[in-house]
Amino acid sequence: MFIKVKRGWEIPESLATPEHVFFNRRKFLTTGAAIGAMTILSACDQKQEAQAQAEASAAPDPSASLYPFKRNETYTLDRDITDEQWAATYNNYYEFSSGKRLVDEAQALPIRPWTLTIDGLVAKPMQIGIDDLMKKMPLEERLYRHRCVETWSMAVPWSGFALKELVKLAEPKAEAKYLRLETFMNPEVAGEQKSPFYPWPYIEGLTVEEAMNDLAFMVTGMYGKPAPKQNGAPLRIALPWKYGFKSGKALVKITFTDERPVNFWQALQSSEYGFWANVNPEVPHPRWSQATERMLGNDEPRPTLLYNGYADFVAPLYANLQGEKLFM
Ligand SMILES: Nc1nc2c(c(=O)[nH]1)N[C@H]1C(S)=C(S)[C@@H](COP(=O)(O)O)O[C@H]1N2
Ligand SMILES: [Mo]
Repeated sequence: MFIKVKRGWEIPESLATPEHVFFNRRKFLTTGAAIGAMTILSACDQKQEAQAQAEASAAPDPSASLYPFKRNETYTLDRDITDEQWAATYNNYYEFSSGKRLVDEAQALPIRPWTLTIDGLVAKPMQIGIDDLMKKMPLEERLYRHRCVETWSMAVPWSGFALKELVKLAEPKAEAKYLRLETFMNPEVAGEQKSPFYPWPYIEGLTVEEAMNDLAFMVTGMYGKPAPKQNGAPLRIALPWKYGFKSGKALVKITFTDERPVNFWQALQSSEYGFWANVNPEVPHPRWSQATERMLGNDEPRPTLLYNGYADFVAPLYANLQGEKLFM
């Protein structure tokens, strides 16, 4: 599925053009020439750039040989793993589409080079390339449930590393209370980011305490391979006790802050989407019940579980927060 085979004619123009012609044209461009010729040539240059961008977005993933990661058996499922075809083709990714079928659109995102910035209230702010980061982190596979606020759900073998390892690397200061997670901003490849209706870029957030919980997981892959772009490559988060919108995709920045971040969906519609968004079958969304869910690929309704079945791991986090809207 979705294997991009490089065809013979898909090579940069610099290679397809005989060298002397290429370099002469460059020289011609830099020394300046008749305006008319310039226009034609810069159109050529644009084409070259577009081609280079297409190349970058189709480049093979250099982390592919690291997979599969060893499974951490702590995390077990009460249901079958969702068919990969479903998990990888039925997606939410508003940067590319407000529909679910956005695999083709998402392929436009270049995922190398990819730099993660860690800043804010930390002793060790840094900018680190995704492949260097993966070398520093203890890589593992975990089986997690995922529950979208829209009531569909899935069970996925994610590959990645515990968020708390990244937090330790950054060494947050005592004043840091929250992590603010920011997704890429690139309207050239993500067409919906041109729409002024949405508060781009996609922002999500959680408390430092939540980030230090064992369950908080940074995802680089799924089904024993690098994650496909539509699922949030090269780096997303999985917070399986919360509704799916908390799990931001294609993250470029993590800021440690003392201010509670306003997340994308909250900024759009705060009467329906809040900061905590923990799963609770007894707290309905204003427009629909959350009592049951449907697994992708299987339309049978099944009861939704408190904290999506992860209460043993996370309920203590919320023991002293009863005044908060924990479930929206
Ligand atoms: N950047 C970004 N991250 C996002 C979203 C999005 O639209 N943009 N959608 C969220 C929602 S609502 C869900 S349910 C999950 C879906 O992840 P999946 O497509 O891998 O199933 O991604 C979440 N992360
Ligand atoms: Mo979702």
